[in-house]
Amino acid sequence: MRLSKYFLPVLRETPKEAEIVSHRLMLRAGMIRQEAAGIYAWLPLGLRVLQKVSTIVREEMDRAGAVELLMPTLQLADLWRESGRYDAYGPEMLRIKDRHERELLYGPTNEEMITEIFRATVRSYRDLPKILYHIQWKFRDEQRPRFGVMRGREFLMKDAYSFDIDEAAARLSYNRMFVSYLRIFGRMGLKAIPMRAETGPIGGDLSHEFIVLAETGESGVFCNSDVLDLPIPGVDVDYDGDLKPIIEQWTTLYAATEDVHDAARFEAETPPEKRINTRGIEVGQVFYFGDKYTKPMKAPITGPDGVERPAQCGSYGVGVSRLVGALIEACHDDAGIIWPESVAPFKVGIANLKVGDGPTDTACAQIYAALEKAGVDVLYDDTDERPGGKFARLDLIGLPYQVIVGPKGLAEGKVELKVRATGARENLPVTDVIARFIE
Ligand code: 5CA
Repeated sequence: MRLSKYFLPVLRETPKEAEIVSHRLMLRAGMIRQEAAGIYAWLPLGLRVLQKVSTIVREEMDRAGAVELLMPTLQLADLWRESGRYDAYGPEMLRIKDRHERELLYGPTNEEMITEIFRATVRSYRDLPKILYHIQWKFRDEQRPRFGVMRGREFLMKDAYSFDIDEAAARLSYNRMFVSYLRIFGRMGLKAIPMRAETGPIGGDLSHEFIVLAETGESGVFCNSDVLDLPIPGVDVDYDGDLKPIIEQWTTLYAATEDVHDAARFEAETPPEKRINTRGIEVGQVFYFGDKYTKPMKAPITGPDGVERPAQCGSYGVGVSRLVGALIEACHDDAGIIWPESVAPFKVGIANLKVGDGPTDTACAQIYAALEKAGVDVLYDDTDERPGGKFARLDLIGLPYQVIVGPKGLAEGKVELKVRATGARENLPVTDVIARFIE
């Protein structure tokens, strides 16, 4: 992408409404724009990150055996009356009437709708287990939307739902999603710790929140510092095999949110020097709630014994749009964002320090064309901004690599390659810099 043709409205001033660094940087880097309280437009640079995050989530869901579908954002109120949640949900639910006075709502979550889809089609244990998921916008009329996309009213969620014949099988599905979450956040370069958690309006008695430690997080958390060093399951993890050892490894050390914290147990199980009590960002949550929806909504499954029983279920959410903010909270410095490569909007930024200078334009064009051809995501700054402005902008938007091209270096046959995360710089011939990204 040529920057002269792109849409990257960076802000010079620090927006004063933004209280935390990720919100400030997302506004300054031209990633989002607030359209109403807690409701954001995703500008091109932000959208690219949102899509990269979605892709990782999708790939790992598919790998774990979940199947993607897409449910609508609007749902019938009557569906939620069947489960009893229409009245229980309260003012966070956005309720709407259509022209026929039919009551609708903008979905804050989809347990009812997926149960309706499931019960219409699946009757036998032979069709189980099933894990279905989608990546869709949600609306929750939060009392206090804040921190940009971290607590929005409209936000993008991946929500998955599992259906099983009995509790033992349902726990296997829970474990699958749990392991998949370790991989999802690990691939993004985040340390997200599964912590025992409250189940709230979703229900059930077994739940873990996946928490990224950050002072700016909204949840108070307690854990053993050793949990930060546990290994992420590899790409070859066998989802049909025994996942219990992984779950045990990740749930034995103390880790709990403040809602379910047990101080006595924490102190008994955790040596004083390993006790962490801090705040964190909840990037995902998994729930097992059995037949909370399938029973009142009548979604029976016939077992091998010929007897009907409600399917046993869980649901599994990832805050896709919140993750974009969480990633910035975890990865930034004074100059701006430092994207992990797996979610970076572009991998490489090329800065042309003297647009109009023949050799400089030629070298830039050569690098740009070679990277584009090789399928490397590259942003070419071919604007007439002065060099200092180009450096600051590239640092701000946080692309992992910068290729800096100017007449001085080219006189010696070299361009500069800068690694955003470390600040390391190297002077290399044009062909070598291209080879670095094409290997
Ligand atoms: N139905 C279940 C799981 S599919 C569910 O709704 N779980 S949840 O309420 O925990 O939401 C899932 C994830 O969405 C959360 O872990 C969080 O990362 C994200 N999320 C929740 N509320 C918001 C919000 N207001 N703004 C941004 N992200 C949010």
